[in-house]
Parts: sequence; C-alpha cells; structure tokens
Amino acid sequence: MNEKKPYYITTPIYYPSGKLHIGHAYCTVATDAMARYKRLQGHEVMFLTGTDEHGQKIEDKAREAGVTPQQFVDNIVAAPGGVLDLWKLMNISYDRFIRTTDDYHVAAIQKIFKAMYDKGDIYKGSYKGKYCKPCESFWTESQLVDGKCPDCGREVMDAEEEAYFFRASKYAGRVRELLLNTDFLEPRSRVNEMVNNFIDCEGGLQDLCVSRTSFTWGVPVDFDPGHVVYVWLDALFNYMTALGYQNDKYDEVEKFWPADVHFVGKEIVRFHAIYWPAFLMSMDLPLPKKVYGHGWLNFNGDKMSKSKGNVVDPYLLSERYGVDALRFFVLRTFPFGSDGNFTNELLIQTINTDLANDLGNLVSRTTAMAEKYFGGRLPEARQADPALDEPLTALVTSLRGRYEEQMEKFQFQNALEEIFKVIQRANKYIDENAPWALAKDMEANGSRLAAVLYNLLEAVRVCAVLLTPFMPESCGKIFDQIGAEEPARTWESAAKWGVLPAAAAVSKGENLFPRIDAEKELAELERIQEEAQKTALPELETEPLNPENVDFDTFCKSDFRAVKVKHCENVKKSEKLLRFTLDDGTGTDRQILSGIAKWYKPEDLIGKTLVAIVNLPPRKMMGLDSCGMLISAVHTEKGEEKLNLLMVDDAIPAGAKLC
Ligand code: ME8
Repeated sequence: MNEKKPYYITTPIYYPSGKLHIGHAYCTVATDAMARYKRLQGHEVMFLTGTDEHGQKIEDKAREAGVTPQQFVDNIVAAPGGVLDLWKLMNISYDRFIRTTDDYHVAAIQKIFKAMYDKGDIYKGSYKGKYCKPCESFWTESQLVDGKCPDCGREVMDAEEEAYFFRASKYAGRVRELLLNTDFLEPRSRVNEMVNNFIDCEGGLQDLCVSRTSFTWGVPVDFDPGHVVYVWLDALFNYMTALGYQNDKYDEVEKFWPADVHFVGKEIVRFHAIYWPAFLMSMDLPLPKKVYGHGWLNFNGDKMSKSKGNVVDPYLLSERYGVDALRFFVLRTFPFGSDGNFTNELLIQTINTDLANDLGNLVSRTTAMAEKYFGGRLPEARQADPALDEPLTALVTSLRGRYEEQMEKFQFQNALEEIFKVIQRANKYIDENAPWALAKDMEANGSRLAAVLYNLLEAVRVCAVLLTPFMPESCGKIFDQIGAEEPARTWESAAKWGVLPAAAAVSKGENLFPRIDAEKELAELERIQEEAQKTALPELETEPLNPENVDFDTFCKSDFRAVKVKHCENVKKSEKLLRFTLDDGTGTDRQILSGIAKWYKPEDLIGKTLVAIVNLPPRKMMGLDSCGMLISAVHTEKGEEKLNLLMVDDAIPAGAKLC
C-alpha cells in the first residue's frame, strides 16, 4: 500500500454564471468519492475545486444585473445558495478552493503568459473567424457543424480582432502521441474523437487565440494593455497555481504535481486533452497523469438547461431524501464515462430498492435482532457452521479487492454493484439461518444465533467501510449502530474478518433510509418541479439580435405593405393555418396563409390593418397558394411562445408602403 503517497485530484472549476444543478454536482460528488476513497487508503490527498470567474459571459451578465463583474461572481460563489453553500450541503471534502479572481492566481497567469510569449510560443496576430459567445470559443469555418458551434449547436458570429496566439501547432505531434499511445485520456472512446476532429483534421491542429480585446473582464496582459488573457488559458492553469506554481501563496507543486487525475465533463475534454498538455509542454512542465472525461446527466432524456427550465435542483432533492441518498444515486445508477438519464422514477426506485430494502433492511434487521435477543451485546460463545457461513465470509473478505479494482478505474457504479452483491447475499443469509427460529430455543441455539448475528454485523461493517466515500454521514451512523469503533472503520479492516469485538455495543438506531411512497412522491415531485420551472423561466425572453449584417440594397428589396383583412378563416384539416383574403391596394385580392391559429380566432381579425411582405415567391400550403407573409412579433413568456400580429392604425390605407 502506498502509505501517505500524495494523491492530487481536481474537478473543473465552475462558471459562476447561475445556480449549479445536479449535473454540476455529479462531477464534484464523483471527485469527492474518489478523494475520500484515496484518504481511506491512507494517501495524502489534495482535492481541488473552485470557480472560473473571468470572461465575456460574466461581464455581460454583470452588466445585465447592474453590478460589477466582481460583485456578480462574489454573489454567486459566496452568497447563501451559492457554490460554496452547495458543496457544503453535498458534504464535499475539498482541500482547496481556487477562484480565478484570486490575486495570486491572476499574477501567476500574467507570468505564465509572458513566459510563453518570451519563448515564442505566444505571438501577436489577427483573429478572423467564428466565435461562440456562450461557450467563449473560437472556431474555424471548417470546425463548425452546420454553420453552428460544434459544442453547443448555437449560432456563432464573425469575429476579427488583434490577438495573441498560442503555437498549438508546434505541439500537435507530441499531443497526438500522448493521446494515441498512452492512457492519458480516458475513457479510451474519447481519444479518437479528439485526434480525428482536432489534430488529424484538415489543416491540422490550429494555433489557439489566447487573448481578447473586445471586453475587459479577464486577466490583463500586463505588457500589452487592452488585451485580456483568454479564459481557458487562465482557467486551466488553476490546477497548478492552486499548488503554488508561479506564486508564493502555496508551496505544494513538488508534492502534488503532476495531478493524478482531472475529472472533466465530456464537452471540455478538448481543452484538457489537447491545449492543457500543449500549454504544459510549452512551459516544460510534467503532464498530469490522466484526464477522465465523464458523461452528462440529462433529465427525462433532454439536456439540462436553464432556458428549458428542466434543471434538477440538488437542494430540493437533498432536502427530501438526504444528501447521501442523492450522492449515492448519481454514482450507483450511471456509468461515469457515459451519459446518464436522470428521472425521478429512477431516483426513487434506487432509494427504495438499494437503500431502503437492501442496505437499510440489513442494518435494521441485524441491529434489531442483536438488541432483542442479546440486549445489544453478543456473547463470546459463537458456534460456526462453515457450510452456511463460508459463502458469506468469503464474499465479504474478498470484496475490498473487487471494489478497489473498480474504483481505480473510476467505475463507481461497478464498485457499488460489488458492495450490493454482498448486501443482498447477507440478506439471504438471514433468511437461510432464520434467527427468529433459532431464538425460540436460546439454550440450544444461543451460540449459533450469536454467530449468525456476529457474521451479519461483520458483513455490514465491511460494506459500510467501503460505502463511506459515497455516503460518509450514513456510514458513520451505521458504524455507531453496530458498535464499530475507529479500528473497525479502516481500509485495512475492510479486508479482514472478525474485527468487531465480540461484545461491541449494538443498538438499533434511527431508520437510515425510510421507504418512499413512490406514487405519492412522484406526483409531489412533478408538482414542485413544474412550479420551480415556472419561476425559473424568465418572465420574458426575446431572440438574441442577429450578429450578421444585411446590406442595405438587399434590405430595400423587401416590399412591406399595409394590408386590410377582408376575410379570414381556418384552413380545413390544419390546426395551425389561417387563410386570409387581403386588400393590398392593388384592387385584386391577395391570399396569404399564416400559421397563427393557435393565437387568433379568424373572426377577431376581419377589418384589421396588418403588415405583410408581399414580394416573396408564392408558396403552396395544404394545397393553397400563399402570396406573401404576415409580420408578427414573437417572444417567449415563462417558457411559452407568444405571437402578436403587427397591426397598424386603421387610418393607414391598404397598400401603403412601409419603409
Ligand atoms: O466548463 N451533466 O464550467 P461549467 C454532467 N469553467 N456534467 C455537467 C452537466 C450535466 N448535465 N452540466 C455541466 C466549465 N456539467 C469551465 C471549466 S476547468 C479549467 C474550466 C459539467 O460550470 C461540465 O461538463 O460550465 C463541466 O465539466 C462542469 O460541469 C463545469 O461546467
């Protein structure tokens, strides 16, 4: 065993741009379980998390909120219900929390940027390309997917500005080797995607734009005012500045670098698996041992997103079922490397099956029987029955090895599966030995009954030791109930049998995982989540302005006219379409079909003066010609699409041109 060997593990540092949801908590809970597991093994662990506070998105949000960017991020990081609060609630045992606005980090980034510049790995050029504002990512034309951001699928805009570039191309060969010929990036399935899309693509790995001049909320490039350091360069180096790299605040680079593993979500694997090693190569620094790209948690099959109002609130769920149940659920149910689909049904089913039925029952039955039959203290005399006992003891004593194998591969789901096989086996052992039947004749069977209960307590103990990284609080309570003092809670003790003293004080405590009435609870959850969705959704949302210019001559070609509604009716067999007969001032009726039946009754529109574009080519809809388009205003209110036809003063004559 690597007694006290330092172990360094990190989460991504979060954008404090809004409330964190269960997807964010997923990675941090996984990192926490891993950190606790390593501590249990005896390693000296550094678990780093933090917040990534610079960039245009934060600057924009702060402006919208009418506060400075610093006030904005402070409010989300440190305020009640903020990031620090959530980690406290989720029992996250981080050792260090970095904020990229911390002075020591900012100064270190300036030094790093300058060093790369002096080396010639950062040079000044002009940036021309596409920019995705929400992702703060630059893209070349060829990287776009259907003209949109390949990460988030949103519109990108043209961008051109003087900028510094990082010579990523210089390191392409080394990064390619690293990805293809080592275990640096896992799961392995992510390697080809990285190499094919970003290195072996047309034009090879592009140099990366690493400074911006169009906003100011970032680490200033100290030798060139007006430039701020690109957020990803700033953010990635947090993993080293938090140890003291290029600063005096800490002095732990020697001890903890290179990191044992960076856990990151799949959409940011690109930054961690390509640019991060390239930056480190440029600075002649050792590379982290591993980057692990985990999957996403979706909700009811859909990507969680604030704008859809379908984010799952970890506060709400922890309050209802307990933090441990939630921590357990996300790691027990979804394979860490793949996407998972979070549903309320699955959550409740897992709590009921694994925690209430299997684990909860095992603990409460065992402790209740120890109390009932022996007043909570088992007698020394215990009569073994190898044929009945050994299948259980063998499974328990070999559990740690199987668990460790899975934990080392970050296969939390499988590690937990191994534990639950033992729990299920132990429940079966109760049925096989029928302690209640033995108890009928204590004189004859007392020592056999003591052996059965002792074996069960030992099985519970070993499972609780190995479950501790996942459910620290509940396991503490289990230890108390079975009378397991510190030596019986250790990693070493988890591979041994017979560690609990015979006379340990066992007491049936509170029911750790009460069974949930699924039907009632699901209905309640749905109601709460719908309610929350309504309040989470913005009152009013409008489409972002189109960043693309249209030239004036093209615009002038569009012929907008005032038109009067002579007749209007629903189109047969169509739920959406209304058929308008319009006076457009020419003396000949114009027919336009419009998909607005959801918002208007035909009779309410007769006689109104509307606006239409009249020189669009005719289109057939439901077998009818539509000659033009009515103009309406669209927006979203509380997630619901709203439409208002543009109506103008009735004094405006039909056919009047709008210009
Ligand atoms: O990416 N399921 O920050 P972030 C699983 N600041 N993981 C999810 C998720 C979901 N539904 N939604 C988000 C950033 N995440 C950068 C990191 S590191 C130097 C800089 C994960 O707040 C996401 O994949 O947008 C990412 O790993 C993490 O939450 C933080 O996302």
